[in-house]
Amino acid sequence: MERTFIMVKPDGVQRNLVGEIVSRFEKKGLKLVYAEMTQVTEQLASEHYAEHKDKPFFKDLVGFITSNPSFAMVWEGENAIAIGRKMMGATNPKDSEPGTIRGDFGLTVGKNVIHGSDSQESAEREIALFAGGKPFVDYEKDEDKWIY
Ligand code: DAT
Ligand code: MG
Repeated sequence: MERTFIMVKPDGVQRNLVGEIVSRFEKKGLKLVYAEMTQVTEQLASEHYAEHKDKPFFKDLVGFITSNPSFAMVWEGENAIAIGRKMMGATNPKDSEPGTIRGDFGLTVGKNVIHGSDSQESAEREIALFAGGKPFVDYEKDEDKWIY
């Protein structure tokens, strides 16, 4: 089963969107296997966003993501990575469709509420970075027989 790394960013936590976002992923049929309220360090932020290190917004991005706690999660399910990206919506909320998380709750690209892995490779990398060595919960959900 595919796993994706999803994180409610500090703006989403401060704006009380954790419950709403968890609820959307639950209702979609994905399974939560890891969750942690976490203060992202500068070191972790720099590694997580390494692909953007030469971009003009990198310093602000790291400053923002380390400014307050985030809510990190791993969700499991068929096509979890692509589905997570669809549920988040486009990076810039001005382009995100209504009905997506960024489309419904974001206004600016700098504070776009949520992070989600964009490929198998980044999912594996991000899960190892944020949840490596942490206990994952392995369990069955009876409702899965109504989803799969
Ligand atoms: P995503 O978060 O959709 O995967 P990304 O990986 O391209 O998008 O960028 C990571 C984050 O960096 C993004 O969520 C918000 C910020 N960002 C991206 N492009 C930006 C820009 N042009 N100006 C300011 N911040 C930007
Ligand atoms: Mg990205």
